[in-house]
Amino acid sequence: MCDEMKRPEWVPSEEEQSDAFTSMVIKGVTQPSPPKSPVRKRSVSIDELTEGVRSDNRTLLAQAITLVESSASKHREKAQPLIGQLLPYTGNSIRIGITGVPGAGKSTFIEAFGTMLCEKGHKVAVLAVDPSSTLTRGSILGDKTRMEQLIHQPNAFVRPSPSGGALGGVNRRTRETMLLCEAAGYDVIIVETVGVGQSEGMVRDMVDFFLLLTLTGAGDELQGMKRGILELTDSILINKADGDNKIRALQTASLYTQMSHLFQPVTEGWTVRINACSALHKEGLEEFWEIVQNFEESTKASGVFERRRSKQKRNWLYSSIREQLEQCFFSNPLMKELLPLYEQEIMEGRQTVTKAVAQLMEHYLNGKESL
Ligand SMILES: Nc1nc2c(ncn2[C@@H]2O[C@H](COP(=O)(O)OP(=O)(O)OP(=O)(O)O)[C@@H](O)[C@H]2O)c(=O)[nH]1
Ligand SMILES: [Mg+2]
Repeated sequence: MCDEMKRPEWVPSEEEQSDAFTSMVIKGVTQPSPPKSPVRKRSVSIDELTEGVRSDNRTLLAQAITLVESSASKHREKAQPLIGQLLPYTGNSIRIGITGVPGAGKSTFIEAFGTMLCEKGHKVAVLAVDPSSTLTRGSILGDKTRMEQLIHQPNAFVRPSPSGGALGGVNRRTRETMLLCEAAGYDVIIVETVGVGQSEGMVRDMVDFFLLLTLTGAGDELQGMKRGILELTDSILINKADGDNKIRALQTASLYTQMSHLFQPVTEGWTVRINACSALHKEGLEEFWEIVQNFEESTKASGVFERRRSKQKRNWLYSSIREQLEQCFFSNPLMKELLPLYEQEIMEGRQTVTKAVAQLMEHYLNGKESL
């Protein structure tokens, strides 16, 4: 067993582990914070949590999520059987990833789109992947004012980005949180991400459908867009198609549509759909939902939907192994001691990288205690 398995990558503080923290982050959809009391609450059993999640008891669902988000070993020990018990009830949702530059209107869009779906009788869970939120403790937290309408919908569940830890940790927590939400009966899962580093690729690999929300005039031409993003996208929405900007947005959407045959389709048998919308005026949302439904129907009929999900599970296995190995290596006390020395030698040109790696690996695998 490696050292990292004993040492959590992020341990929530007492306050964060408490119900008070849980109900604070999703204020509006949970019970009010319990009064501060020196008497510790009885810990909830795995069976009670399983039941609670299945019946969409918000307090217990939030507690279950806090459990899977924690890396403390005592929490992980409880979280794994919980997920195991809930696994048969997962998978029954459409998972939608949404990305876009800051200011593109993601929060406004999710608020309007999510509310529309709730009104249609869907149960909508909104999760966020924001590696930069390590410092701010969850970007959606700051969005509460913008998601005012959605968080008050009885059918909506909004969860901020898990804070702290490497991208790998965020990856695992978001995937597991998604499974818990599905077991609680949420049939539309929206995963929002800001376009930071690898987070878009990571979200693409956990959702069925990926949307790029963009603007006219921001990066303007298609060539100017981050090429990598287009390769992940099933649909592009040109947002803020209202007021003076409306005609331009519609023109952009039609220009992009004409060029869409140039895009490499990310989903077999599916052509990227490009539309304009106004999240602010709630226009183009119905059309977008139709696109998502068409996508679900056609990919399920062709088997592409299920194949992607299986492949995603396989990728998750391998990425988890890689993350675990990396953590084991870098948290190993001997490696911590040796790495700076090798680093120095390499920087001064006294050692080659290849040789250093070979030697380090040898030390690591043999577990030698000294040079
Ligand atoms: N005119 C117009 N303004 C919009 C529309 N959608 C969003 N906005 C405005 O654009 C600004 C940014 O919107 P947000 O929803 O916060 O954008 P975001 O993508 O979540 O931004 P970050 O959270 O910073 O990544 C806000 O002032 C919104 O009111 C729209 O459809 N039309
Ligand atoms: Mg936002």
